[in-house]
Amino acid sequence: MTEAELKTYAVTVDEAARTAGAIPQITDSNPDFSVEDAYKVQALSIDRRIDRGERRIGIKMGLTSRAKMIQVGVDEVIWGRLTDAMLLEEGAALSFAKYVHPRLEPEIAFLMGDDLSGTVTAMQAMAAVEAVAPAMELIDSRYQNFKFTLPDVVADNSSSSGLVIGNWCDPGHDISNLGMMVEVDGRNVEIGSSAAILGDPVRSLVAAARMTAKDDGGLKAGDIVMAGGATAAHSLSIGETVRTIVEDLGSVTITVGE
Ligand code: OOG
Ligand code: MG
Repeated sequence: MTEAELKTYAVTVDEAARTAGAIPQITDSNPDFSVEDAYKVQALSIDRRIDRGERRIGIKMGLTSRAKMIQVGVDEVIWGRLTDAMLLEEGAALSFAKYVHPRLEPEIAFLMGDDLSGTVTAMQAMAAVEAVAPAMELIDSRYQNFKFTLPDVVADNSSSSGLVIGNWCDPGHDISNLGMMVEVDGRNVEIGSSAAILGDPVRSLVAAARMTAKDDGGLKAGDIVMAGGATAAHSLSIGETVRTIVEDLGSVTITVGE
């Protein structure tokens, strides 16, 4: 695939995200579109956001739990890039109109105190963490009907659209098996455990250090790393209040405005 073709796809996914317009899957018209091409398109599309003044704040891991893999029918761990424009204020209202078909999912976020890159052990990974927090990711596939293959979703920045972070906690907390619950208007809709995230969320951080090493220079001190959804994602409707509670760490809330 030529650089010009990759750039064209980068414009397509970037414009779809910017204008909340659904697009057909890239692999529909280009069955040879590979995962490697897709990560290049993702990087080029994020370059466009950086050119518009957005700032890189970290990375998100995706499809790190069985529940998530089953929900979207793709079973490979993926990653995407986070920018400051994606930060949503805890307790505030997000604007539904800015998205195609937004969903929220319960996650755990890491704040990096040190750089971390390449092949690392779980102990090395945790030693580089400054804090952990209960979090939610707002995902919004730009593809029609939230349907995609692995290369499609990777090109679309792994569906990432927003993140809400709760209070940062001491990283000494054992986060390997914490109860995680999603409530919508006070009613429980999803229940799970942080252990659903690759057996232990720290494994998602280890994977993040390895997967981002080649193309993104690894994780940097100050980066936020989203570990991936512990349960299936919840499709949003206007007016809802969505709260994720993570045992020991606390909770994080957002409402859905127009
Ligand atoms: C892909 C992104 C998955 C997660 O936490 O597993 C993801 C999608 O579901 O659209 O962010
Ligand atoms: Mg996610």
